[in-house]
Amino acid sequence: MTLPLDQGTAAASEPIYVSSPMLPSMDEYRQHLRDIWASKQLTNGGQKSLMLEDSLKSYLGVQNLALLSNGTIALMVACRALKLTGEFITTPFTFIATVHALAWCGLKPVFVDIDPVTMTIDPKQIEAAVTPRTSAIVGVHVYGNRCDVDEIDAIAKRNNLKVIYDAAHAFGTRYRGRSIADYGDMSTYSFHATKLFHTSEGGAVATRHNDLDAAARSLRNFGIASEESIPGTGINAKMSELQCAMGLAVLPLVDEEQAQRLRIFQRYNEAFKDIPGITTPPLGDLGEDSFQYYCLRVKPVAGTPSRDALYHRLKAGNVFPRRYFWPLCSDTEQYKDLESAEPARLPNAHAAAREVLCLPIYGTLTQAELSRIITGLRDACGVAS
Ligand code: T4K
Repeated sequence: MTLPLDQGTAAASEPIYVSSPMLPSMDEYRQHLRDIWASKQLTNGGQKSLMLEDSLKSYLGVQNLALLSNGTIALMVACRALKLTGEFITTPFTFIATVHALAWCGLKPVFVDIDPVTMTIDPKQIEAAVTPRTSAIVGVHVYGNRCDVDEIDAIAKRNNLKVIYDAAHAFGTRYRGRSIADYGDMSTYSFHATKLFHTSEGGAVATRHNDLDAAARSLRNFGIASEESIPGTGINAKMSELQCAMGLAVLPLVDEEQAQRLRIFQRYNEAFKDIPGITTPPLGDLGEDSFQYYCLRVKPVAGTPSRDALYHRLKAGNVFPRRYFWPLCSDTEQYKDLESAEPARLPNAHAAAREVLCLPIYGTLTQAELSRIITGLRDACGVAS
């Protein structure tokens, strides 16, 4: 297949980063800014935020969605809306924000291992970790790989636990014809600049439950119900109109961006399939998968280079892949002394943290840049291009 990507030059001196934000045309963005200027409503629930919430609800196919200031705050708001206490069971193989957000709310993480293939929390490990103090399971659809939501939701039901899914990487991910945010009690999104859909900084919670949506909306606005009544201990977690304007201009571009990313996925998979020690990710489906990240597993065999060796070789050529998520959350200063952080309990998470290499993926990658990444990686592996 030929890529309809532009042919720009890719001198080795030009850095290529793991992600690059989708940018709408300035004219499109300016039109939204003109409306904001005319309304003088800069934040606190103006027209742009109402429009973006409606657009996202219909794009994602969710019943309720409340915009928030970022994906970390979204997890904190979900934690408060669900009135969680004590312990939560989660994966160590995620961005540190997943764990920090709930720890910030006073909860203790209990780590369990991940599935060796999907790299999401392994449901088989969850029930043994439940104690009388457990109030929730926090699964992460890491790289957009869906958690085993059927099994997790069944475990939660049996044990009377709440479920939060961190869907920061799963924008548009669907399962059995439904949005992934239709599973569990609440799902949280990040709309950071590095995400497929973004508002520069931003996030959201989505839920099927109207009462939880109402709680999230109150919590994001200091817990204020009216001028005279402040029943909740809320926080300022609102998204400004300027960020909503960015979201409104970016959302129409998402489908084409995903189509481009699918082509890059195909190109990478084809280019790396014959390299010993490298496992390419399964090709997702448009309309089902997010295409947030492209992650290889590098398991050295008979003298082939390690993941870290490839990482440094690419960096030397001015290509900046990332080792998401190394170090594991369970290995950081704050959490490493927890009983559940013991490495022997988390062999699959440690293997993933050692082996994953996330390569640049975004719609504006040029053919020349792609060739540079592919040649760089094949050369580093000692495989002819
Ligand atoms: N849960 C999960 C599972 C998450 O992955 C995240 C965030 C969260 C929760 C929390 O959501 P937020 O509170 O962030 O909304 C990045 C992002 O900052 C973070 O949002 C993301 N996950 C995480 C996986 O990656 P860094 O430190 O790797 O980002 P940075 O600044 O190194 O960016 C990577 C590359 O992207 C840069 O080398 C260049 C490019 N870039 C970046 C930015 C910010 C641009 O081209 N333009 C930009 O504006 O954390």
